[in-house]
Amino acid sequence: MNIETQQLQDLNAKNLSTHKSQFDFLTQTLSKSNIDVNQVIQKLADFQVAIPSWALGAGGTRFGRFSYGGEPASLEQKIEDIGLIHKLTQTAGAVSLHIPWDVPEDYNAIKELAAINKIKFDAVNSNTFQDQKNQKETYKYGSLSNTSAAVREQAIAHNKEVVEIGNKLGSKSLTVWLADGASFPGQNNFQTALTHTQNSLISIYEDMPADWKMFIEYKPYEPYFYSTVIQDWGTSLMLANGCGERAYTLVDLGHHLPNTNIEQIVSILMLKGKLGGFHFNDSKYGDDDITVGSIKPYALFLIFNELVYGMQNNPQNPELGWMIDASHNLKDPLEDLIQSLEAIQEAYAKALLIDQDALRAAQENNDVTLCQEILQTAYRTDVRPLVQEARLKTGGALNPIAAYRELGVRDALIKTRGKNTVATGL
Ligand SMILES: [Mn+2]
Repeated sequence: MNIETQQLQDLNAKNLSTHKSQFDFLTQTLSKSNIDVNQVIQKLADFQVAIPSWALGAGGTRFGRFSYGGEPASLEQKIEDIGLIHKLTQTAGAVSLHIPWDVPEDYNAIKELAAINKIKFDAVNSNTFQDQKNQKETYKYGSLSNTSAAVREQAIAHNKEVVEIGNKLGSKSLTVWLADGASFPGQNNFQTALTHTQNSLISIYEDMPADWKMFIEYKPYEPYFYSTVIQDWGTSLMLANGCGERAYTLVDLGHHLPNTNIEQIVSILMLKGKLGGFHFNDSKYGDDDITVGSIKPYALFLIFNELVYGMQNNPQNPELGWMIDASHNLKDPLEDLIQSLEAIQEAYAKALLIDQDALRAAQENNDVTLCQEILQTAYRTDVRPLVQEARLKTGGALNPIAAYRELGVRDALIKTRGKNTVATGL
């Protein structure tokens, strides 16, 4: 399945005059507030989010999994799927691989395929939350934190191998999400588990190439229910500091207890130059991994406000690695990812419209009402014409979901791959 530029231009042509009038009206309105619309559009066009290789098939729950049809059965097909999303949105120019689910067989062929689809290799992800075939030691009671030195060594060696694989593809960062924890009080010695984890991470960190970064993800619970070794951003930051300069905290939106002020975490980490990676998703109750912006779009906007502030004011923080970390149980995974990318672009665009100088002045004057007015004026602006204009400029679709459906992408994928293929992953 290939989408030709001409096909998109033909589809865009149908809605072009409506878009132009909406865009012109919005540009005039924003220009009165001294907003440089071209600069906003350029930032939207530059913003690229990695798609994880495990999110392209139907996800499941511990109760069941319902296949979607036409799922990618190989790494090649996964990259082709991301190529389709990128062609439509011009926002998904990277893939984040999961090892061992996606070890390339032919590195040059994979690199070539990715280049044709304009896809870069973002952070690589290790997996010590499940046992693999022919694996000597088991991760049942943890990996990097395990009481057994042999298990820890095996988990460290796996992470080093992931870095090696990523390095051959041009990746520059390793994401470690540690499932280690305990389901029952008394099961783990907290101090021993954390000490083992720190030492294991240092061993991986010191083996990384000098231009690599390590992202340490945290999560309060799951798969274990009583405690998680890296439970929160403070623990992650502590471990990152213990490793060194190129180790950072990674924020996954779903990895917080309900009502956590995530925007404040983002802000403080950027102030300290320690926010390295970011995983987008949305949730109602826990780590639900549903479509970005589908439940709490205002929270997403407030988080983007801090990200934009940090990107403008915190040169001590590196460029972030952005990724969607979601699972698709009901919707077509590609449609779901397109909706997530749209929500990310909208939240980013709205955050870019915030009058930062006026907000700072209102904060200094303790004008609480005005602070809220400034934020909500930006939030209430319908920024879709800006996001569409950015896509139009870069050769994408004015309306990616409509184009995806009109081009019959899923039907074509089912036709070539079959109804019963199953993608590796969650
Ligand atoms: Mn994540």
